[in-house]
Amino acid sequence: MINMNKAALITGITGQDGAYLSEFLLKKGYRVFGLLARRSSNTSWRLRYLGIEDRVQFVEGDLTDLSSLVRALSHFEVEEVYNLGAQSFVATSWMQPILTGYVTGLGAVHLLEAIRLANRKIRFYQASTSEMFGKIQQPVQTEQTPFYPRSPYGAAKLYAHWMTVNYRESFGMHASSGILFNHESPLRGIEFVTRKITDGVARIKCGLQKELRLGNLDAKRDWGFAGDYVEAMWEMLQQPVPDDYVVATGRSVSVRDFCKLAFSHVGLDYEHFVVSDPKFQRPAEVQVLLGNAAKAKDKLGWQPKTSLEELIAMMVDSDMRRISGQNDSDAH
Ligand code: NAP
Ligand code: G4F
Repeated sequence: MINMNKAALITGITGQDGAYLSEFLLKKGYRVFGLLARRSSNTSWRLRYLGIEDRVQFVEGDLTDLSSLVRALSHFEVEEVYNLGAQSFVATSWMQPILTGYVTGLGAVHLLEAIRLANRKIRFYQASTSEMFGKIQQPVQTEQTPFYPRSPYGAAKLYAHWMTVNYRESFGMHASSGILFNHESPLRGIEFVTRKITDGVARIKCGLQKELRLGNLDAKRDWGFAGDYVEAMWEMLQQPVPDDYVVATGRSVSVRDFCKLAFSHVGLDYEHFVVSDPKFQRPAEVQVLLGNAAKAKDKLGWQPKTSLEELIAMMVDSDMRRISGQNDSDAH
């Protein structure tokens, strides 16, 4: 339903989810504001890919700078804030654990504080993650499963998650946390394994690359489509009462099987090209994740629409167009 009155602020608007959420909210008639952290290069390629760069309004700021968040919220009157900004690459979090703590952990608290100071009625979404389950304590993870993070990223996210719960309980704020399992798309950063694979498939198919070097091929993830998952974020903020929700597909597949499906989509056998390289192994691994999104289905009416096979086809086809030069955009 179109609602001309609503406005939202998105941190991490230049990321994968920020782009899809912007597109989704614009379709609903929202005015969309995005916090733009200062970078030496232009990082808006995802918004351009979706053709919406000119339809969102940027406000300069950084999650590590409380004053910039207070200024952003006092400048624009918004009803909803989506905190998607983060140092989100797990492997990097061992190289930059303190920065990850500042941005991914403390950044969320800066934003909660800014909301508490500016207007406690603003509804808040925190991008929590299945990485918080880490060394899994139950074979299928729900909102009740105990957490056991395995990376500085997971630990930082867990702090942000509990602070979201704490602000809800302490100050009565409408603060919700989406515990989202891995979600991918053609807009996924190239360093994440799914996009690394689909980009590799396209390069190999086009004769630009001979092999694809990956780390742990036995890791299993519950992979969904990012475009589906941003709808659950919005649904959470429309509820009368804030809460936490697992968002997942309920199907877990290994990196090896993802490779098999992606290579076979262009008629290739992954075994001829994929090499396991210890360089890409992590100091501590999350071996398997598998979510149960029954609560999201029951309370939000949310369920995934895109199968893993459809997702892989979408990503490989997009990378094929880009690598073969049929796409003249600046997509990465
Ligand atoms: P992403 O593509 O890596 O995007 C991260 C965003 O955060 C980018 O816009 C980035 O800006 C911004 N950012 C980084 N440092 C910042 C800072 N100091 N201040 C403000 N913004 C900053 O991540 P994503 O895949 O869209 O994920 C969105 C959120 O969901 C993240 O918080 C992630 O941790 C979480 N999450 C993701 C998944 C998943 O599978 N995708 C699953 C669960 C949770 P630049 O572009 O300028 O660097
Ligand atoms: O694609 P990944 O880097 O994603 P990871 O670590 O699961 O994290 C993503 O999902 C989380 C939700 O669970 C988010 F919170 C987080 O922000 C991010 O979006 O790695 C997936 C799996 C890992 O087990 C990794 O060890 O793939 C394995 N892997 C094997 N070879 C590789 C590679 N990962 C990467 N990035 N590169 C490889 O060459």
